[in-house]
Amino acid sequence: MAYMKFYMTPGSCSTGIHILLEEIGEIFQVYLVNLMAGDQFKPEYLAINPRGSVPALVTEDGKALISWQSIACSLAEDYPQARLMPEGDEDRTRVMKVMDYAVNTMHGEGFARIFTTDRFAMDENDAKDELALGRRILDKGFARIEEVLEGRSYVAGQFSIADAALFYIEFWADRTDIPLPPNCRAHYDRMLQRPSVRQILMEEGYARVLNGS
Ligand SMILES: N[C@@H](CCC(=O)N[C@@H](CS)C(=O)NCC(=O)O)C(=O)O
Repeated sequence: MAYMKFYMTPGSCSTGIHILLEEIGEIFQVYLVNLMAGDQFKPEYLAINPRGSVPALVTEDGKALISWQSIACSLAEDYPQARLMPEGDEDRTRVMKVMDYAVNTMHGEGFARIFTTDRFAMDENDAKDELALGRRILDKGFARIEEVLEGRSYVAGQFSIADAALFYIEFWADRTDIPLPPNCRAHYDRMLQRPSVRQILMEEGYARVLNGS
């Protein structure tokens, strides 16, 4: 019997996909990719994911998925019983938009500038500007998400792939002392109560987050 193979790094964006896998409840095999040690650039990993990034997922039938969104959408489609995607057109569009904004804009343009400033900056002076720009993108981003979450427990009322994307962004904000506005904070706290989130945070070595530290 072949199981899904999940390539991940604790505390990275793969944490969001880890939540989705836990929500599905199927058995999967975990492969740790040590980003700090450069595992993502080793030929054996590049053979699976030529982009040299996590997450990656190899499905039971051998299909390699190598971006956050393709993995999330594929899991939602392959495991409908987990209800990772809402049913109505309007809600589905909302989920896709928020997921895209969290992964591409807030992570790709905001947090990426803060975590990997040297990939954006030409020199030291430029580094300060890139950091400030990253922070501006995030402040604007959380203000937009704040409106999206107004009057809602989850992005589309019920938990979906967009909430897992938002979670890892909120988790990073919390770890880097970027203030979360009230609706985002409430969403983050609500996510921290989900059994799937509690389970994967313990597995990834972040039990202290559950104890409020
Ligand atoms: N947009 C990408 C984001 C992936 C990404 O940036 N992953 C980071 C970890 S959060 C990574 O693997 N970085 C390693 C590197 O760039 O060397 C996706 O959809 O998967």
